[in-house]
Amino acid sequence: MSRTATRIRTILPSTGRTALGATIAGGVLTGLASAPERMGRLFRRRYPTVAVTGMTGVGKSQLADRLSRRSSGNGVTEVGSAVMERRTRRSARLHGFRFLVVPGDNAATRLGALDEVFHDEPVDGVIHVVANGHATPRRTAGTTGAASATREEQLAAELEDWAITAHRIASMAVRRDRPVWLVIAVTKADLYADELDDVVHYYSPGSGSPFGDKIDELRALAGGAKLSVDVLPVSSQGGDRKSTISTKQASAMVDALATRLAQLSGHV
Ligand SMILES: Nc1nc2c(ncn2[C@@H]2O[C@H](COP(=O)(O)OP(=O)(O)OP(=O)(O)O)[C@@H](O)[C@H]2O)c(=O)[nH]1
Ligand SMILES: [Mg+2]
Repeated sequence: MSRTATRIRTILPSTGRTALGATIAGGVLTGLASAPERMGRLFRRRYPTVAVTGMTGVGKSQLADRLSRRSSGNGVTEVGSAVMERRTRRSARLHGFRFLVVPGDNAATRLGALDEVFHDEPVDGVIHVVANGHATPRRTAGTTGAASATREEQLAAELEDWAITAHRIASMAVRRDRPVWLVIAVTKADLYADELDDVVHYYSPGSGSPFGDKIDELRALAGGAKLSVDVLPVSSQGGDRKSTISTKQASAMVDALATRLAQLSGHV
């Protein structure tokens, strides 16, 4: 046992050692067998978990890649995600995050993923991604031909998708004794940079917009003190010739989002 135990000790942070050390000192082989799972749990307690939700093509995968400082693979973004994607943002002093990206509604795995993040292993916080009707139209699995949808249709689809997710968030919040935080990430800001303020307002609580009304309903259902809501603009792209915003501006928005997540998680 000693070699495994030593290895585990060296990779575990100091406070984790005590708990695991006790298991190993118990001297049972089964203790070792369950060690990886225990370690998973220890790390989960350290890195807050964050569900990333939103309709298909809205930009969840790319945003999670940006937040975890990972470059999105070429071509991968042409099709929707079929399974839950897991991304980790590592930071000094364990101030990182584990992102769980729920696939958009073209995937049959969506319902299971929603159950996982909101019920089976409830997350610490939620980033719900919207794009002002600029979600990339995607084909339903199993069909061929190019997909198309107008901005109005995509805005309506966002609202419908949000109603489903909001319901899940509400039932998680009422079951929980500590507050849940929600960030509405208004992404693809590069596509409507000149109307950013109005768009952020549309997605804000108390705005009287169809989306704002649904947030108000959610807060009433969950209990205002149990749920914090932030609305932040962001862009995963910028800097190319046609883009209205620079690489620097896009990065600044991603950084601002990450800073807010850190505050909400008590990292800072
Ligand atoms: N202009 C612009 N395009 C973006 C941005 N973020 C994502 N996209 C594009 O939007 C499309 C969809 O992005 P994804 O990240 O794959 O969307 P998703 O939400 O993960 O979609 P599903 O996996 O189907 O649920 C891709 O073609 C991206 O390149 C952005 O900030 N600006
Ligand atoms: Mg995706």
